[in-house]
Amino acid sequence: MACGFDVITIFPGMVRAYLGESIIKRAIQGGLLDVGVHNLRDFTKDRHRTTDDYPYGGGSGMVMKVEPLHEALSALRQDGTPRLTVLLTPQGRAYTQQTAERFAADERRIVLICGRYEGIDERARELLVDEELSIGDYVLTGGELASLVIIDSVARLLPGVLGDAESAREESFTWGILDYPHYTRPPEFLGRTVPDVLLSGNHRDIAQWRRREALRRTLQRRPDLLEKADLTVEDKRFLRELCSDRTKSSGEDTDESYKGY
Ligand code: 6GU
Repeated sequence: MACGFDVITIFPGMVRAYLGESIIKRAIQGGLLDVGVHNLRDFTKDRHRTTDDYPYGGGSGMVMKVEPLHEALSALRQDGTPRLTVLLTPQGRAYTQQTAERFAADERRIVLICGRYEGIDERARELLVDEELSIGDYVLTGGELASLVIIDSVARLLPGVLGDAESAREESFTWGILDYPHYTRPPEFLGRTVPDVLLSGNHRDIAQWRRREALRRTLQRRPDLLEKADLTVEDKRFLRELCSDRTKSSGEDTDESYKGY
């Protein structure tokens, strides 16, 4: 029932550092999450424990060798546990909340290979890897942070990992839109007050205000999310209203960026 990962990296200390704090640490101690961190160098056979080499065909940068990865994965397979092998690389398909949900539901252990250097020998991809994932459109020095992003985002979906206070609220990203604004005490700070509705005690009004602010934000910051989001008739009506307000105030007849709502 516990969710399991194996991270293969040449910097095990980087990965262990994050796993040793806060919620993830507690999940591991509580037996809800298991993470094996494996040093790729332990699976090399030469005196210098080499994990990379020069690229055939020349050019700059180094390439991760296939043999140490093959050795590491063979060693993991010895216990007979079913595994899904994932390579972390900017060339991968985009990792999303949907992928996190899929991993949280997967019975298999998930092996995360942290790519380093300029790339990995193509034969390792072909022979050893089930899928390739990227965590966003920017380039990291290695897959270690990506492995932690994946473990963290999956762990918080596992039953019992988040305490009541942390998990009580279904964050709106689950519905495919951005979160609404939050406030806590004091009621006034540097002249900025908390919206009256949040102090009203009227739970229907509060829920409506939050939903609308979430939609407003999503329209402003991430209109791309609205295309795939789970929207009610009421949501769409509110978005159309927002769009027509914007069109009026900008003095244009049409507003191309908001068509369709
Ligand atoms: Cl998975 N690895 C690296 N090196 N850079 C990335 C990435 C992964 N995802 C986004 N950028």
